[in-house]
Formats: sequence, C-alpha cells, structure tokens
Amino acid sequence: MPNHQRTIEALSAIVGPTACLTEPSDTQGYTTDYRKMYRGLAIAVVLPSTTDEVSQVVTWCHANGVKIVPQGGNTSLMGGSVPDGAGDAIILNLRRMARVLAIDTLNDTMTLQAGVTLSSARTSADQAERLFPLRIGSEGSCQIGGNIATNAGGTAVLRYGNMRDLVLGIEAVLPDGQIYSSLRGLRKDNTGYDLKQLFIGSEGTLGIITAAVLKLMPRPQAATAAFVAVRSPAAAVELLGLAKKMAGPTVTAFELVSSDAMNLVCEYLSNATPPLQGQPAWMVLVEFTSTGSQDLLESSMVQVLELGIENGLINDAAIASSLSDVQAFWRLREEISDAQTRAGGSIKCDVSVPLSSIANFIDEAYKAVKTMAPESRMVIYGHMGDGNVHFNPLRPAQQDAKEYLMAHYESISNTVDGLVHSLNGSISAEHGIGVAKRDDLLKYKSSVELGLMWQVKKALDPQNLLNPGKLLPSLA
Ligand code: FAD
Ligand code: S2G
Ligand code: ZN
Repeated sequence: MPNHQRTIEALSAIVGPTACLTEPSDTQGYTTDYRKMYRGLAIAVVLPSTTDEVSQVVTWCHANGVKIVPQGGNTSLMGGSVPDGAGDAIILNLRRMARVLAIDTLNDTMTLQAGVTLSSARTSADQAERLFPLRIGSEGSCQIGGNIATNAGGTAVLRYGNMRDLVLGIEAVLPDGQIYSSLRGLRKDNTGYDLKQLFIGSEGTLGIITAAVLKLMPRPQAATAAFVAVRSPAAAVELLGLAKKMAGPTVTAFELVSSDAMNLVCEYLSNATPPLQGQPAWMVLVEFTSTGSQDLLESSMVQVLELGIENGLINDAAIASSLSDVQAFWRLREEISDAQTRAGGSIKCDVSVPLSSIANFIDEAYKAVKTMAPESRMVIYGHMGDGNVHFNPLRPAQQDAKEYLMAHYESISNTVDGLVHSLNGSISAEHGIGVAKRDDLLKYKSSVELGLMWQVKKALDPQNLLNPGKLLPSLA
C-alpha cells in the first residue's frame, strides 16, 4: 500500500486539492458518527463531483490497495459510515454530487445523483406535484445514496414500502472502478439477474452508488391524523386491522408510542404538550392520506375510531383538526429519536417480528427488561404497522447514562434479540448492521446465509477494500 502522502497527491489530482480534505479540523465531522460512538481516522476525505471522478478514485485505490469508506449524510446509527482507528482508509463522501438530473411526470420517476439529501429529493418531487414518500427523521442530512445503501425505512413504509420498493435503477462504481448503470426507469425489465438489488442495503460494501432512478407517487391532497390511546399493544394490532379493512390504501402510518417515549419527548422538546391527558400507557399515531376529499378522509378516520371504541380497543383519541395539528403530532413522534440522544443515549433495539407476534414480543420483552433493570424507562415506539418497533430502554432519570448503558446494554440487547429471533424476527429492521450488529449476525444468520454473503462480497470486492469490517462478520 502506498504511503499516505502519495495517496493524497494522486487523489487530489483527480478531484482537485480543495476536494481532498486532510486537516483534522476539516475531517472530524466525517470521521465521527452521528451518535459520537464511533470515532475513526482517515487518510483523507475525498469529495468527487462526478461519477467519472468516483470511478477514477476507486480505480486508483483498487490498483494501490487503499480502503474506501463510502459516506452519505453520516447519519448511520450502526457505525457503518465512518472508518476505524487504523487510519488506512479514505472516506469518499458524495455530498458534492447533489443534482436532480430529471423528473419525468409521465413515467412518475426522478433521476438524481446520490448526494442529493432526502429532504431536497422530497422538495423536488413536491415542486413537480408528486410525492417521494421515504420519510425519516434524518432527512435534512441523509443522502439518497445512503438511503439506498441502508435500504432505509421510516414512517411511511406501511403505505409505500422501504427504499428497496422505491428504487427503479441505480448507477454504482464497482470496487474495481467499473461503472454499473441501470438508470432506465423501467418498472418491468426481465433481462437477467436484478443486479441493482445487490447494492440496495449493501451498506457500502459492494459498490458506491452515484445515481438512482426513484419512483414518484401521486401527491396526496388530503391528510388526517389522530393520536389514539389504545388498551394494549394487542389492541393496537386489532385497530390496525380495522383501519386497513375500512380505510384501505389511505392508511399511511401507524406508529406506536409508549408513555415513557411521550414523556421523554415532552421533557426535551420545547413547547411540546402531550396529545392526550392521563399519560396513557400505549398510544398510536394513525395517519390517513389520499388524493381525494379531505371531508371523506376525516369521516373515514372518525368511523374507524368509533368502531375501535365500540370494540373496546380505544380509551381516548385526539383527532387533528387542521394540517398544523397533523404536523404537531408528527413533530412529537419524529423528535423521540433525538430526545434519547439528549438523555444520554438508549439501548437501541431496532427490531421486527411478524405483525401477529408483535404484541406478544412487546409484552415479553417489557417484562424481561423490567426484571433485569426495573428502573428503566421503557422508550418503545415506531413503525408498528410494519412489525417494526424501536424497543429502546433508557436510564432512569436519576441514573448516569454511561453507568446505565455499561451495566445493561449487552444483557438487554442480547435478551431482546434472542426473543426476536425466537419469534422469527429480525435484529435490525431498518438501520442495518454496520459495526454495531456485525458480530451478532453470527448468532442469528445461518452459515449458508453468511457464506453466501461472503461469496458475493469476494466476487465483487476480493481485496475487501470497500467499507471493510462493516456488515459482514469474519467467519472462523
Ligand atoms: P451514511 O450514514 O453516510 O452511511 C450509511 C451506510 O451507507 C454506510 O455503510 C455507508 O458506507 C453507506 N453509504 C452511504 N452513502 C453511500 C453511497 N453513495 N454508496 C454506497 N454506500 C453508501 N433509518 C431508517 O431506516 N428509518 C428511520 O426512521 C430512521 N430515522 C433516523 C432518525 C435520526 C434522527 C437519525 C440520526 C437516523 C435515522 N435513521 C433512520 C438512520 C439513517 O438516517 C439511515 O440509515 C440513512 O439511510 C443513512 O443515510 P446517510 O446518507 O446518512 O448514510
Ligand atoms: C425512528 C430513529 C432511530 C432511533 O425515529 O423511527 O428509526 O432509534 C428511528 O432513535
Ligand atoms: Zn425508525
């Protein structure tokens, strides 16, 4: 491997000296992860402005054995987006490749570079009177390339699916510098293996996504939402069934929120008030949207809630009476994540089980955690409609965060993951694996699955230069 100075000179010659950062004051924002849990070192942070520059950089690194950490908005919660402390990798960040290349409102597609942030992509779609439906709390920073590489989910998966369902084609630079492109925007193309799927959810280990074609949806004209106090998680699941039956495809989001989660966000969020009195143990934020009439949608919400009350599923409900109410409800929900960070960090269990098991999972996991760490605040929330909850126990208010996490992180996450696995669930529903969950895969993935993943990795990246040490656990 060349000395670092030679690497810096060669890559600066490709992207330009101002796009090859080496000063710690310039690179520290790229080498530390969002949660400040993973701090790495980089030879340089390289900011290419075109696919061709990415290809030239990767070709040089491939020829000289230099490791590359692809990076988007650096909002990964799993340590996937920063290098380790060896200091022998470059970070290749796509933020300078941030152009929307085309919007085709007849084909309902948007073609854009990977460095476009999710919020800019959503704004561009909106300006074309369409919706790009991926909706996650990090949308101001995360990039489309990172969303694809992590197969991001979020609060609208129930209606529109996750990133894998929203991508029609990608362009990616392979570990040897070749450019793979399938930016055709076709919904049907049966000409061999669906190669783009390899890169979706690959967490930067198989290729560097440089552009994509995304599906656009009709922009809803009507939206309504309600915070509903449900009798139990099981009652919430029943209510979802009722909503799907009566309101069909207008059911857009169904987000569980525990009382500790709501209390936490109201503690940290300025001028936030709980939507319901009496601190109900379990609430659900239900959202319906449609391209039809607002009145029809609101009466459909009322009908569903009335039936929920009749069936003994619901104790109370607050229905949004305006768009600003809907937005205020979403602000409460979306800020739960950062509230945990401000409380010193929680034990993050981003898990999914079949919807038919989620109530049982929550009850069992709740009891187990309360036995192990009785004072824990049970911050349980998220995308129940997809069978995915963020089961994130948090320190009691009076305990030091680090002390709590040191004492309980491993035992609680192992217990929760073990329970999830016994219910045929996933130990990472949407945030991916990164470094945080890499070695856990040895417990929960079969040797056939792990072997196959390594075969694919070795076929594309035999030198293991792309994001080494992420996602794939080393096999003995
Ligand atoms: P980064 O963090 O930069 O990178 C993530 C991974 O993708 C790394 O492995 C990196 O190597 C790889 N990568 C990045 N760009 C590329 C590229 N162009 N080509 C190849 N590989 C690449 N996630 C959800 O799914 N649902 C949520 O609801 C959600 N909510 C969040 C809320 C908050 C407040 C925060 C901080 C995070 C949340 N996330 C959520 C996690 C995170 O935002 C997503 O995983 C997001 O998709 C990461 O995008 P990014 O551009 O920041 O990628
Ligand atoms: C969400 C954010 C990450 C977390 O808010 O839906 O994905 O666990 C989460 O705080
Ligand atoms: Zn989430």
